[in-house]
Amino acid sequence: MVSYNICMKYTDTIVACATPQGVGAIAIVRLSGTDSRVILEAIVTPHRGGVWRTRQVRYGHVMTHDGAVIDEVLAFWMRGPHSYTGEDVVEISCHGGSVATELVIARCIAAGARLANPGEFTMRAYAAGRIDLSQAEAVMDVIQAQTPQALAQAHQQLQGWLGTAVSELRHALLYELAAVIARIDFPDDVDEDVLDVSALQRVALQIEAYISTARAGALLRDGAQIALLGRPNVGKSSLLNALLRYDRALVSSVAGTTRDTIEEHADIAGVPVRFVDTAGIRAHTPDSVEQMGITRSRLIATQADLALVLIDGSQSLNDEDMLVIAARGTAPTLLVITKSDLPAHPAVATTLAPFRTSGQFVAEVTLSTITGSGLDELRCCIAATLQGAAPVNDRRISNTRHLDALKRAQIAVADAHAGASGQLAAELIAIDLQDGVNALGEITGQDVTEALLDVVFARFCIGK
Ligand SMILES: Nc1nc2c(ncn2[C@@H]2O[C@H](COP(=O)(O)OP(=O)(O)O)[C@@H](O)[C@H]2O)c(=O)[nH]1
Ligand SMILES: [Mg+2]
Repeated sequence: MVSYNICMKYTDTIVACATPQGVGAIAIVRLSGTDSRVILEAIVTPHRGGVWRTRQVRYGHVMTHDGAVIDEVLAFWMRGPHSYTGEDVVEISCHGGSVATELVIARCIAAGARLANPGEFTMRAYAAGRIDLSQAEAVMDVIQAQTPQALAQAHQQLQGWLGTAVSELRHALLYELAAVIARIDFPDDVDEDVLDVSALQRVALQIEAYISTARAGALLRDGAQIALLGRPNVGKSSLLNALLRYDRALVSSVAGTTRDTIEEHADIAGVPVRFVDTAGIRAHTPDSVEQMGITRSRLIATQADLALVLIDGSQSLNDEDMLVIAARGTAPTLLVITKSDLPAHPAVATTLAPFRTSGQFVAEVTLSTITGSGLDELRCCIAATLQGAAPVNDRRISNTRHLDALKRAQIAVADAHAGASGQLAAELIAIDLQDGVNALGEITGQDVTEALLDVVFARFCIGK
C-alpha cells in the first residue's frame, strides 16, 4: 500500500492520466507541483510561440527530443494556490487511446515529473488545506454516484457542510475541555462545576441527529439490496421484470423456474437499488439444483437491506408462504400481494390479519404485473422505506468511517456528561472530552494518523 506523509512538504511534481484508460476522443494528462509549468514549457511547443499565461488554453504540439510530433494538444496551467491541489497545475488534453497518452506522460517524466499515486492530487488538496478530509472523500462519492440524488448528496458533502458542522461540535467540546483543564490547573481560582452540561447536551443531541441520517445516507451512496421472496409461482420474476421495465428473468407457470438468484440494478426514486430475484422458497424439492437455489434465497433473505415478501392474492396461503415469512432477516419487510387482476381469495385477508396487527411488515402494496396497477405505489414505498421521512437530497452522513467516528464521539460525550453528574475528578472528564474532540477531528482530518489517510486514499483512482 502507498503510504502518505501528511507532514511532508511536497517538493516533487506528479503526473497522471486523469481520464479512464482505453479508447476515447480525448485524454487529459495532469501535472501538479512546483515544476509543472517548467515541464509544460519543456514538452509542449505552442503553435504561436510566446509565453504561457496562467489559465490561458493554448494549442500546440508535444514533441520528441529530436523534434518529431507525438501529439497535437490543448494545454493550460493554473498558478497555485488557486488550483485543485493548491499547487501549480497543468492539464494537457491530448488524443485518447493509450499510445499518445503514455508517450505524453513519458515526456513529462523525462522532464522531471514522477507518476502520481492513487488519489494523490486530492491528497495534496487536503494537505494544502484547500479541502478537509470529508470533502476529499466526497470527491470519490461524486465520481461513483449511481443516481442523480446520490450525486446531489455527494455534492453537499463536497461543498463542506459536514466539515463545518463537525468543526462546530468539535469547538464546543474544545471549549468545555479548556474550562475543565483550567479547573485542573487552577483549582483555587476556578469553580468546581465549570462544565456547561447543557452545552454537552446540545452536542449530544446534534450528534444523535446526524447518526440518525446515516442508514439512509449510506443506502443512497452505496445502493440497497432488495430481495424478492416468495414461494414458487407467486410472481417474483414477473415483478422483477415489471420494476426493471424489460424482460430480465424467465417467467413461467412451471414452479421452480428461477433456480439461481438474478440480480439487476435500478434507480427507484433516486435510490440506487439492486433487486435480487430468488428461487421460490419451498420445503421440499426433488431437484438438487433448485434446492441449492433455495439455500441461496434464504441467505439473500437475511442479508438484504429490504425484503419484499410476495403473497399470491388469488390463492389461500399455504405452509410455503409461512416458510417465506419466517425466512426473512431483520431488514424492513414490505408485504406485496400479487395478481390483483384475479379475484382475491377471501382466506388471504384472514390468514394475514395476525401478521398485519403485529406490525411485521412496514407497509403493504397490492399489485398486478399484468395491469401494472400498484407498481408505482410499490416504487414509492421502497424509496420511502429506504430513505425514511427526510427528503432525498437532505444532508446526511453517508460514510461508515464518519458514522463510526460520530458513535465514538457520542460515547465520549455521554461519558463526560455522566462523569460531571457523578462528580468524577476533572482529570477523568478531560480524558472523555479529549476522546470526543479527537473522534470528531478524524472526520474532518484535523486529528488523523497516516494509517487512516492510507485507508481513505486507497479508495481513489490514479489521476484523481
Ligand atoms: N394473473 C396474473 N398472473 C401473474 C401475475 N404475475 C405473474 N403471473 C403469472 O404467475 C406465474 C408465475 O410467475 P413468475 O413471475 O414466474 O413467478 P415466480 O415463480 O415467483 O418467479 C406465471 O404464469 C405468470 O404469468 C399477475 O400479476 N397476474
Ligand atoms: Mg421466478
